[in-house]
Amino acid sequence: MKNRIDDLAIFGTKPAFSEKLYVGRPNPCNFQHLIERITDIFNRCWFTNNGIYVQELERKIAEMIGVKHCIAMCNGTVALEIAIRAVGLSGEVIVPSFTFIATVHALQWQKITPVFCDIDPDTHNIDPVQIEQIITPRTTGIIGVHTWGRACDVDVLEALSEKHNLKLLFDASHAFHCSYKGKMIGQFGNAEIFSFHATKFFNTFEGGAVTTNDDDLAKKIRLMKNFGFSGYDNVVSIGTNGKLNEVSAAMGITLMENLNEFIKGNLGNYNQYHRELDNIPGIRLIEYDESEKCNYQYIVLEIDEKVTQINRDQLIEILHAENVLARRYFYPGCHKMEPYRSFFPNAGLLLPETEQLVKNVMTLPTGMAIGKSDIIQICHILRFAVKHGSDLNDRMRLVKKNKNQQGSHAE
Ligand code: T4K
Repeated sequence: MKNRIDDLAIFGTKPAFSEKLYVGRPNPCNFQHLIERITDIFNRCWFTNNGIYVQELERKIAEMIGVKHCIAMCNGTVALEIAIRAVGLSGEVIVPSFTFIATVHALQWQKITPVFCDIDPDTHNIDPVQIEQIITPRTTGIIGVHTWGRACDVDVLEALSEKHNLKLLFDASHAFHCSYKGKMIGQFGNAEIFSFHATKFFNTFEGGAVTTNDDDLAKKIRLMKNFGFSGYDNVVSIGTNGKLNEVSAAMGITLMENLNEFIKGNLGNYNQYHRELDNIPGIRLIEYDESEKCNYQYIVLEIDEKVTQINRDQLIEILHAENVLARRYFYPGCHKMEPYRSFFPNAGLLLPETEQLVKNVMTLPTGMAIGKSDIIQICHILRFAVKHGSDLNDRMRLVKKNKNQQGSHAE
């Protein structure tokens, strides 16, 4: 345990962890079951194009969510692009800036203007009050993002989209196996989009899906993800290649066998973090509503620098030196990334909560690779760093200043 400032690895001592602890480490599947499925795929010599494993995965996901259609895709970004096109979005679409850049790029890629909306600081999800203020005659839709797997205010967003005749999509990339008012996420809006990237709670190496209860929309999306082919030599619509391959589907089916175990592991970690972080002034752990289904995939902290006297980036630096690879999230906000920063240089004026949150938020490692003793140690380092926040802040600034001076002398 680190009990003196000089014990911290940032000042040159041995890190608390000999191996790096990651945010986003994939959970292990039953390797034997995966190999059996992959062997079968090789024996059949059927690798892609709506194979039996993709069909099984789609069936299993649709059943789990309680939705009529699940259309598996090669990744979440293409799934977003196809869903956006299939529901007919154009002109302007309202989207939070506090999201992964893919949500926004999927619009701009199709020459649709993203209109950034602020978030509710309590939920970190799109702020329904601001949505109504930024609707214009060119607005055709809203994309909500269920950040951290905590659902958007679905009822209000559905009412708003109905009132203004807008399409409603949800980026549910974080929200596999999560619910809203007891109903599984994946059933709401015109369609919902999932990412099954390696870093997600549920992964197919790369992959994603669109889920919907709309039969016509599902049909359209199926065509679009397969170049618009409705049969041999018969192309009936615009399309692209959004197909998931069989090995990825086999990975998904295999991981689905262990979902409950992963949730239990994540919940145990979340509870442990909750206990250990309790009463650290200036650090707030984002809480999950345990009456809902949650995947507890994200351990999210908000740092109040005025209280801790040390800022989020300094805390991350301290943790990284100890081999705890804590991460900022969605930094610096999509509106500050290109091409949006150049298109809308003043967007930040309407996004005060987003601008505040991207400075303060950080995520910590969880998942099956992290155990109780790791969490105790990580939280001890955080508690220690905050207790000595002001001293550490001074010392880290001094070290940085000296380094910069040495650098400029060397030039
Ligand atoms: N919408 C939202 C809200 C999203 O979060 C995402 C994806 C999308 C849409 C788009 O879906 P996809 O098209 O990606 O399916 C990652 C992912 O690339 C991205 O999928 C994800 N969101 C985003 C939030 O994060 P990075 O840059 O953080 O990934 P990377 O490579 O730094 O990985 C993070 C950590 O995970 C590493 O430090 C180590 C660990 N890791 C990662 C990989 C890939 C592993 O241990 N093993 C691995 O195989 O972007």
